Amino acid sequence: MMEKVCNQPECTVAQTGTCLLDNSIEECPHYDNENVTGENVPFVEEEVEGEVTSAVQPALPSPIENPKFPHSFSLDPVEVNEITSKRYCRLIGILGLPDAGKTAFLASLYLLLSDNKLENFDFRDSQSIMAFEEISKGARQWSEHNPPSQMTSHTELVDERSAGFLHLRLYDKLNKENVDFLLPDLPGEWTTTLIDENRSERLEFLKSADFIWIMLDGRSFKDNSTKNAAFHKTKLLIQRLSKMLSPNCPHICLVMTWLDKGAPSDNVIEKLQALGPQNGVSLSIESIASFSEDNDVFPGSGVENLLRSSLTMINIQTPEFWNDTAADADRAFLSFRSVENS
Ligand SMILES: Nc1nc2c(ncn2[C@@H]2O[C@H](COP(=O)(O)OP(=O)(O)OP(=O)(O)O)[C@@H](O)[C@H]2O)c(=O)[nH]1
Ligand SMILES: [Mg+2]
Repeated sequence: MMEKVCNQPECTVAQTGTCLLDNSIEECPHYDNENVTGENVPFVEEEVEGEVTSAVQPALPSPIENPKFPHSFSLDPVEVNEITSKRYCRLIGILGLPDAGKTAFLASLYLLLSDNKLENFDFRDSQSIMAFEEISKGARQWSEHNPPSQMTSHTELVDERSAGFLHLRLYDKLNKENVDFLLPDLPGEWTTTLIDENRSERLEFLKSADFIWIMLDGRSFKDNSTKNAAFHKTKLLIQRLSKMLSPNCPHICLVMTWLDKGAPSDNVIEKLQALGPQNGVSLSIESIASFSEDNDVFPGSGVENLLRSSLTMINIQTPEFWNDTAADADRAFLSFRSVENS
């Protein structure tokens, strides 16, 4: 049976073919011609036992594309652009030779946040949660007293030419605000080729970085057989970065990993610290133990400090765009200029 297509309540034209007002179907003003012949309305005929019995219209039109959740893997530069166009994100450039501890830091940070182990930061959101899950699963699943020799695997990118970024939104309890971070997980070869061949085109994104972390394997600065080479490579890397990013090279933090194997000596710190003024860059040093092989050193030591010191440094370096004290201080604009020029 056809559905009723006349808007007169008593009319049975759809069932009998006879109009209540004796109008022809084409001319009757109450007959819903649109609904029967209109091209926009989906019209489904249902056949029961060989005969067309009714016309059923779907409740909703079919979607043009099936809705999907965001993929939540690491983000490519185009996706990063989309996020940064909506809100301010702190972009940290993370460099370091293979096995320096870049991925281990990211895994450690994620595990600390999942366990609510950071004192002054809370997890709020991540648009790359699957990427964090992927890099930290090795560190989470192992039998007690039998840790794997490698907590994270060597980083390989799907597209060798472009960086993969991880996104994190944290609530900063000290400043009472949400902070978005974009952290690339790069393979160590990108740093090796920057040092050895000055290959920098893949690292163009560093020009927009708020901060650069150079991860250094702390063990290599303790062992006399590797110490000189480690200093030499660090010096070359800082020279390359300072040239490449001149005149706006962001603050560089040298992050000594493997703190669980002992803190760097004062002499090492002094020599590394001197690389800043020697190359005209602002430089600081932090130590972390992303994981720990020493029961006396908490795994994740130094990770919160590193985040905090970077945030503080970014806030010092970025002057307020429009000083909101202008209304109550005559010379507020001048003091804003002096911060900018300092
Ligand atoms: N105990 C301890 N182990 C660490 C620390 N940092 C890194 N590791 C170990 O060193 C291994 C290599 O570290 P990764 O973070 O994967 O090295 P990477 O810099 O990402 O290396 P590529 O991806 O090859 O460039 C990890 O699997 C950890 O097992 C640390 O602070 N303490
Ligand atoms: Mg890695």
